[in-house]
Amino acid sequence: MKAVVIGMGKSGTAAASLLKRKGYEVVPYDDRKPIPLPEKPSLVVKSPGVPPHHPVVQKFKRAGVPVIGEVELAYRFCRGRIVAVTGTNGKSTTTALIHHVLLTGGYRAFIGGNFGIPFSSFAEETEEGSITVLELSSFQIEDLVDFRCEVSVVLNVTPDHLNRYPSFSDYASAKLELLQRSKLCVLNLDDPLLRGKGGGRALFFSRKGKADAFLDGDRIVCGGFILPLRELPLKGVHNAENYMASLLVLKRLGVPDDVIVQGFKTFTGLPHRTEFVATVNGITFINDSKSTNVDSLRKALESFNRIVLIAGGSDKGLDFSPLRSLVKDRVKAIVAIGETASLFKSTFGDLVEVVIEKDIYSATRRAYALAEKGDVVLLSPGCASFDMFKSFEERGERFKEAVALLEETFAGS
Ligand code: UMA
Repeated sequence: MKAVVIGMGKSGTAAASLLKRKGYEVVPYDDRKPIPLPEKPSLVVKSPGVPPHHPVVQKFKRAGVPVIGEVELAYRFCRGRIVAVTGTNGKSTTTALIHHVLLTGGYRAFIGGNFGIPFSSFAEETEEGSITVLELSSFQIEDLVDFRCEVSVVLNVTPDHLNRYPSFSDYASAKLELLQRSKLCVLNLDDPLLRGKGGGRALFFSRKGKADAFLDGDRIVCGGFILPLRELPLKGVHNAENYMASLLVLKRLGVPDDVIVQGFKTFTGLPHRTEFVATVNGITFINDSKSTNVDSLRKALESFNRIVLIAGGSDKGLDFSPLRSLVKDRVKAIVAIGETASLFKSTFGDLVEVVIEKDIYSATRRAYALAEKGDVVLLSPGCASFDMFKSFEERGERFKEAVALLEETFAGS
């Protein structure tokens, strides 16, 4: 049996290893180093970053060869229950929170998917009693075939990846496709695209009105379960949504209330999400490198005042103008970097000072120079990182290094 794997990044490498363990002869293919490919392999596995219109994908499809995604491949070797979490923002935090609570309760639980751990790297370790919590991107969902899960979560759907999809509605449809694949759907009632979806198989959460889980002032309420937000470590309205979605999932999985409360209280969040880095001479540095679209930038801006913003990165065709009034109210200056630097200048240049810098180190120094005591220097790019970095993690780490250098040079000066 011969299999072609397209895209030899994290997913492709893990898929190739899994296929080899299952006895396949694997032909690895990557555009960085094109090679001749067999005419009719028995299977083609595609990495999520490879678009469906890729000529190699199209050629195999035309030849009638089955083309599946890396997540679908892993699914075929997975046992036990699966929880699949998607949404434009919040999906990594929600995935990690659910996984953390399960571990707190002593469950055998796995985590992976878009989260950064390819499903193929651990699918064979799952067992009948285990629970796998997967973060799924729209790219991964669109390559599913037989995949089914116990519970799916859609947290929100706002514009992203418009360089890959012809329109927002195509991107939204790709995400909503997950609902057909789950026994139960957990959905955000406040998102107009999700309201009324899921047929009779949906549970809803809401910040604004009554739902299966909802906010009553400062308290999360879900039947007899009541938990004040002030007792929980993750702050901000978006995290209230992440808690409510996780709560509905965990209750469905039969996790006892006391385990849920203990897990929620001991989960302190993921790096690169509005992560505090340091305070240098009264200026606070926040790393929100995971912010890769308009909505995640909006949430970060809503969380702080007196901001010197470092933003910009790969161009995904996004429109940042809906943030103009927020920028006018909360942002003192913008240091723009990457492919979209001039887009930030043209979108906000009439409202605040926008300067362009060539790398994250000079951008951090410039932001520090523009800030005053009491200000927040916020790295929240609103764009993917691939124009300048390998990943959002690398971008966040470089920012932290830049802040550490500032600290060495200026602390106490
Ligand atoms: N490649 C080609 N041709 C193409 C595109 C890519 O040959 O047309 C090759 C590249 O040269 C590279 C490889 O494919 O060698 C990269 O594959 P990939 O882009 O699928 O990336 P992976 O390293 O496999 O990482 C993927 C996810 N990346 C994307 O979906 C873009 C990772 O999500 C995920 O963590 C990983 O699988 C785990 O399985 C990252 C991401 O940015 C975090 N996701 C997007 C997001 O969250 O917005 C969707």
